[in-house]
Amino acid sequence: MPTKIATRKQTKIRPMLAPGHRACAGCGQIIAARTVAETLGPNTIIANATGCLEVTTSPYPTSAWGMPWIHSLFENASAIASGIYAALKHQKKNKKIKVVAQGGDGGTFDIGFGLISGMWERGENILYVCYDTEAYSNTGIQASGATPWAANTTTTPAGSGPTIDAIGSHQRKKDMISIALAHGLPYVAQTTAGFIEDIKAKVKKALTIEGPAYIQILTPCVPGWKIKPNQTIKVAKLAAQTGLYPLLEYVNGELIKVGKVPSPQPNVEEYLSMQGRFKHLFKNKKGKEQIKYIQELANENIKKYGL
Ligand SMILES: Cc1ncc(C[n+]2csc(CCOP(=O)(O)OP(=O)(O)O)c2C)c(N)n1
Repeated sequence: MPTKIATRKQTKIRPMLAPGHRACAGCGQIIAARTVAETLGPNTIIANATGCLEVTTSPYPTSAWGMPWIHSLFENASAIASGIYAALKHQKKNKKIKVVAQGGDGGTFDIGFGLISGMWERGENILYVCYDTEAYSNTGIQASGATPWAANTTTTPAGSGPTIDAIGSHQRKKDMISIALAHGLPYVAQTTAGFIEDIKAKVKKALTIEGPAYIQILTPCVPGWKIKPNQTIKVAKLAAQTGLYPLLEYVNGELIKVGKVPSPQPNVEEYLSMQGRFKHLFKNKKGKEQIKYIQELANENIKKYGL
């Protein structure tokens, strides 16, 4: 006899972000977004910028979202969130319903940044979550302001030529955490998809704080980082454990919590070698120099944040 599968109504389970989506197997963004959504719960309205998260969860006429969710343009999720917040305030519902804006790193670091800055300037009680895949993933892995040094993307192609461009991206990742702090935000945090409990704790904490909050989550992208689907969690953990993408928490501008690097400290080579986007660095002497430089960047963070 085939097992009878209970319907969602029968089990009374109402996922905030249901499994019926079209994200890649092992997608770091969907793992993080589901964690965020389940932590926020149903009394939340999300404005979501265009990008992988929106495209994979809402192919017309279906939606994987079990909570109020609105798709905005690429650049204006934060302005829409401000509008929703203003309407809730007018209806005196803003204490009961949380407003959240979210998007990828392209929509956050670059294209949506002006409107995010405006939202933060207005000091509204809105949580912004950035899912950082370190590239414009949805459109085929172009470099964004979040792309790290030496990563191979379609707009920073790595090769074996003599120019500096041959190493992949030759821009350092934009420091959005400092930019958020410079806006005077009462809550700013950074984490990775490798630390589910940390994501939950940071979302919960952000909900207790009055005023704008920013949480940035490193979310490995399987096709973009050229990793295997079962490596997502490991690579996301290593990002923090090497010091390259530390777990950070600021309240009222003060760094109150960091994720300590384990001892012995994993070196960046282990992290980089798992990812096809850095494979050119393992081919020659020039690449080795880049790995050394990336190790210096990690060490810089360890010193700066006392990891
Ligand atoms: C103003 C504007 N520019 C470009 C696009 C095309 N576009 C749609 S999604 C996307 C990439 C999104 O990248 P990101 O914000 O990093 O999110 P991800 O897909 O990586 O999650 C681009 C370039 C657009 N829709 N609107």
